[in-house]
Amino acid sequence: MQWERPNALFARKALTSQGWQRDVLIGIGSDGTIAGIEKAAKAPPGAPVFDLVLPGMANVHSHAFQRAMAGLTEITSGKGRDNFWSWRETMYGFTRKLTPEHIEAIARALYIDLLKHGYTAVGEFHYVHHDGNGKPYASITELSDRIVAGAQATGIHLTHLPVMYETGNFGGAAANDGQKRFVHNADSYLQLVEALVKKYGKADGITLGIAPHSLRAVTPQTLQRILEALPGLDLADCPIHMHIAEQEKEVEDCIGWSKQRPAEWLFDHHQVDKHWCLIHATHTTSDEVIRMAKNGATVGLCPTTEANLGDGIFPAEQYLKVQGSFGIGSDSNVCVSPWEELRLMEYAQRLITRKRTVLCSEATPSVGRTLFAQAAGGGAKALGIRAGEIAPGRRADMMVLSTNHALLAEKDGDAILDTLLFAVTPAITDVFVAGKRVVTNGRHALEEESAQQLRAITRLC
Ligand code: NGQ
Ligand code: ZN
Repeated sequence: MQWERPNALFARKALTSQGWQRDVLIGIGSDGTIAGIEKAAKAPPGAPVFDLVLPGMANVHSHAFQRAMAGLTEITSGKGRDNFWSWRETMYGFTRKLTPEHIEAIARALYIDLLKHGYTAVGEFHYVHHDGNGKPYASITELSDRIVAGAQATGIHLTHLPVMYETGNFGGAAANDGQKRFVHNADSYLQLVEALVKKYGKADGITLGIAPHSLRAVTPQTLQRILEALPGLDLADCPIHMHIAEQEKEVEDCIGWSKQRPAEWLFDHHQVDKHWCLIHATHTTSDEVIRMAKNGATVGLCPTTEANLGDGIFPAEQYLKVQGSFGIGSDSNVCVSPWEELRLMEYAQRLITRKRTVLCSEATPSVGRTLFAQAAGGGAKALGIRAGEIAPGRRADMMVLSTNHALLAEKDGDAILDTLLFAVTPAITDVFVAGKRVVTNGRHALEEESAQQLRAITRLC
């Protein structure tokens, strides 16, 4: 796909690393980064002119294939209490049916939707590796290649996170039948990662990381071995993502196994630092929250999926008070809008604390500004990309919004973000990824074709 790539764009209002600015000319270098920012500028001839420009949002956690089952698990099984674990069984059943072609088509359609809602990068926590019978494909990278192809067709930046999955629960329990498409041993996993580094290590638009699925699904020995292997694979600085404490049962099982809670166990056994992104740190104690914030890890929060699956609520108020860094993820992809994730993040806090304006501070009193800026910055860090802010040297990942809505037209500064987050449906008109204009006037070039394919897949579900 050939994308238009202007040398500069002009914004009447933009949120830059220096705060809100008016009449800004944002220069874009040939390397896809922001070359310079000129305030109180004039729009040069030929440069696109926009009313409102914001940094692109990072989506730190996606399982793309689950997009195709969105809306199909909201019905009771009638067998008692439906919960996360019963949903997971349904999801496994669904996973069995998917071919490589399906996986690529679903990813492509999803990534177009993500772009159209303002996400410019996605962390794909990719764990379906083998065929429906658990048999490895002829090429170890078959399904990773499908995800990469899906992302590259759309222009979204992909942080590809191949998942290590080997056990069914803590203590080395065997993986069950539903999990056999996911399973690698340490050797085969490292082969996969090595092959991916060879293929995509230097590719444009791709960052490689790793993802030990969870402490439930990876043994301590394997985790140790994989982490030790990273420098030799040229991945010493790569993002490391892991599901950490999503369900209470998971925490109880971990205590049964190790006498420690999952986050506690991880901190005591590994040097968890800024490379780490802890997905669903839902059930964490005050101590764990402080340790996460102190060691510079990012927490990957997926508020709509966590609500959808009945997980619980992350102690976000406490975590933000100790300057913890977070990103947001669409996870099961029931929701593709960063705005909805951030809104729910604040509303969950209001509902449990019975207060208002919880996730903000004296320094940044606006909830919209606090959540948007922190999720963009923390998310970019977790995806291993220099993005998340409109600043020279950062990637030119940006979203353009319409200010036509009566509630937006006259607003300035953080009130814009508060209105977008709480009061109107944000209308994203254009999206730039590394300077390439991948959404133009609300449209992605492949959207109709991709939607047709996704539609055909839903007929099989
Ligand atoms: C996943 N999803 O990997 O897709 C998981 C379910 C598991 C979420 N955790 C599987 N939301 O955690 O075992
Ligand atoms: Zn997940």
